[in-house]
Formats: sequence, C-alpha cells, structure tokens
Amino acid sequence: MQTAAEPTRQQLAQRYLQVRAFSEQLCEPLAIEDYGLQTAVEASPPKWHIAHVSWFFENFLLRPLLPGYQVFHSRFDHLFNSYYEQTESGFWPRAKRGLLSRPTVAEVYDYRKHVDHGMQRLIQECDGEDWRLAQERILIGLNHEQQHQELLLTDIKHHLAFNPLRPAYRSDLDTSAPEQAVPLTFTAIEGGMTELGATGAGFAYDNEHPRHPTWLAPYRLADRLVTNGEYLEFIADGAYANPAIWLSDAWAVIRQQGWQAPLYWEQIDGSWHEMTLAGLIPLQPALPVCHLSYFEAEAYARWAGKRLPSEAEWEHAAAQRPIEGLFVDSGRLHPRAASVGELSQLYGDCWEWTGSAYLPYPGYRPAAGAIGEYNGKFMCNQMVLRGGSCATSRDHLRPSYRNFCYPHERWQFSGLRLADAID
Ligand code: AVJ
Ligand code: FE
Repeated sequence: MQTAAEPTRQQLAQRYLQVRAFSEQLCEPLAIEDYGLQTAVEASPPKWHIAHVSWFFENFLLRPLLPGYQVFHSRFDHLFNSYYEQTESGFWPRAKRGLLSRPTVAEVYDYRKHVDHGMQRLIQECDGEDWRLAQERILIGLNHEQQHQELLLTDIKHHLAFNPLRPAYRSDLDTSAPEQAVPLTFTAIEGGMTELGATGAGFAYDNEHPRHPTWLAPYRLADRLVTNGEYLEFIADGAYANPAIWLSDAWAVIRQQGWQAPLYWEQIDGSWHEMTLAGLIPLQPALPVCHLSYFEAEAYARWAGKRLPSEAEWEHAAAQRPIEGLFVDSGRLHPRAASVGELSQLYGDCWEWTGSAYLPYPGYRPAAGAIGEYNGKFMCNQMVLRGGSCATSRDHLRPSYRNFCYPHERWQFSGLRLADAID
C-alpha cells in the first residue's frame, strides 16, 4: 500500500518530466552563444548546468541502480561532476567551465534525452531495496535540478550584465513598482522554546536535520524587506567610503573590488539604474534592494540601528505562516514591492541574509559516500539565507529550507529584512 507521503511511480515519472521540462523552458530565450559563457567562477555556463543536472541523475541513480545502463559518454562524469571528491572521475575545475566549446549545446541536449530515457526506465523497473534508495535519490535529484534552475537564472543575469550592451534575457518582463514603498513597521514575536529544522513531512535536505529545540528571546521582525530607496540613503551617507561602518573582512573586499553600490547598480548621467533580466531599468525606490552580500546586509542593518534576524528567528516566524509570495512561477523574475500587512515578502522576492553561520544542527550526520558531500562539507565560513527568491520555485521551499553563501557573494537574489530586540 502507498502511504500519502509516498508518490506512485506514475506520479514520480510525471514530476520528473515537469521539473526537467522547466529547465529547458528557462533556456528558451537563450542564443547558442549564451550557453557557453562563464563571467565569474561562481556563475557557470547554462550549458554546464543543463549537463550537470543530467550527470547527477546518471551518477547517483542510473549507474548504480539501472542494470545494463550505458553511459552516454565516458568522460562526461569528469566534465559535469561539480565537486564530489568521492568519485572515480574527479572533476574539471570550476573556474574553467566556460572554456569548453565541446560538447556542443546540441550534444548536451542529447545527453539529457539519454538520461531521461534511462530515468523513465528506472522509475518503471526498479524494485525492492533499490527502489527505496532510488525514490530517495530521485527526490534529491529533482530538488537539485530546481536549485540549478535558480542558478541558471542567477548566472544568466550575471553573464548578460557583464556585457556593455546590457542585453535583456526577456524584454517582455513586468518590472513595474509603485512610487512609494509601504511604511516600515515591525511585528513583535514572543519567542520562548521552539523547534528548528525539518518536520519530516515531505522532502528536506540533510542540512535541515535533525529537528531540535532552541530558545528565542522575544524579538521583532520588519514587515517587509529593505528597499532600494532606503539603501540609497545608506550610500548617500557615504557608507562605501567609511571604514567605520564595516566588518574588517567587508572593508577589505570593498577596497579590493571597488564596490560603491549593490551588484548590478550603475549610474547613468547621475541617475541610478539597475540591470535586471529585463535589461537595464531606472532604479525603483519601492522595490526591495537585491544582490547584496552578507557584508552589505550586515553593515546596513547596523547602520540602521537594527540587526539581521537569526535563522531560528526567521524560521520560527515563517513556520506559522503560509508559503505565499513572488516565486519564479510568477514569471516576473524580479522582486516586487511589499504589500501592507504583517511579515510581507517572507517567502519569495529576495533571499534574506540571516546573522547565522551555516553550521550543522546538533547531531547532524551527512550520508556516507559522495552524496554526503552535497551540503555537509560546506559548513564552514558561509552564512545562511532564508525564504527563497523571485527565481525559486514555490514547491522547492519550506520553512526549514537553508540556503548558504560566502559573505562576499552577491550574485544570487539576496536582500535583507531587519530585526530588533523588544525593549
Ligand atoms: C545551496 C545554492 C549554495 O550552488 O552549490 C547545487 C546548491 N548544491 N548543486 C550550490 C547546489 C548542489 C548550492 N547552494
Ligand atoms: Fe549541483
């Protein structure tokens, strides 16, 4: 008998097709020339993403679990393994993903078809103990592909913004905003004993486990994200020229990189513009500030007399609320202005930097083998972001979801919400 939580083979096959189709849909606006670009070490070529997500299914499902499976190409495991050390193949250096004209885009789509074919067969034929494992891994593989769908958009934005023509990914996107943001208000939250982490209902990554108790002092969370208009005041106050405002590591990056504003902001004839997936647009003060590093989010919060929420504070507030907001499903691909009400924009729009280091929860154990490298080995020197963005799929998120980035990184759709103590 199937339990409610366990999809049937047919449901899984359908889900697989849906998720795979969305990756291809996201690539439709691309020109062939766009597919191979890598404009930063962390921004991979679209062609690589398309191949890597297929490799993930090939390596973790088809090779170990589908009898008679023939790999599409004997070297693709080397080219499209991202970072898994516990494999025979090793991997091509991340920084050089953009230097490979072959396989061609057409060949990468053929690879994709080959893997899809194998996966359909696996979903029909696999059984017994193998099927248990396969089901688990298919869910990881689908969630993995959804992560790369967000990265596809994030990286395409980076590649197009690098180009002085500032080309649009799609010129038909709605990036409109009201003249003024809703006033900044705060919601008081009681705190006390609470639990953090995945509840066990539905899929979660290993880094959301184990669920564990934690204590929270009473706190306040802003009812919306910090806006471009507010961040402009920070800039106008001379923030980027004032070392007193910044953490030491932040100031070093600011000096070295010459940062003067968030990523994708530029001044044209004295007026601020912002590069978006719809191309370059005048900066709109009511929209959330996006593409900030942790360094900028943390400094802004302190400058504003506030602080970043901890991930426990964020999750405690979010777990009691519906997962509603602006996701990739809307097709806007740019954050929108907040609406009036409590804790607007909690999900979607922009990932929210928290003040929490990305660390294992008490008792966390990564799985054995290469699959255990998925999240666990990154639990050092990164910070947690919560809530998803306008580039995240709605059904990829849950209250316990933990994203993570290095504190200087700002190419993802990352913004901030202020927090404060109750006095
Ligand atoms: C959670 C976005 C930091 O980009 O490495 C993709 C997502 N994990 N493939 C990353 C991920 C494995 C991950 N981030
Ligand atoms: Fe990956």
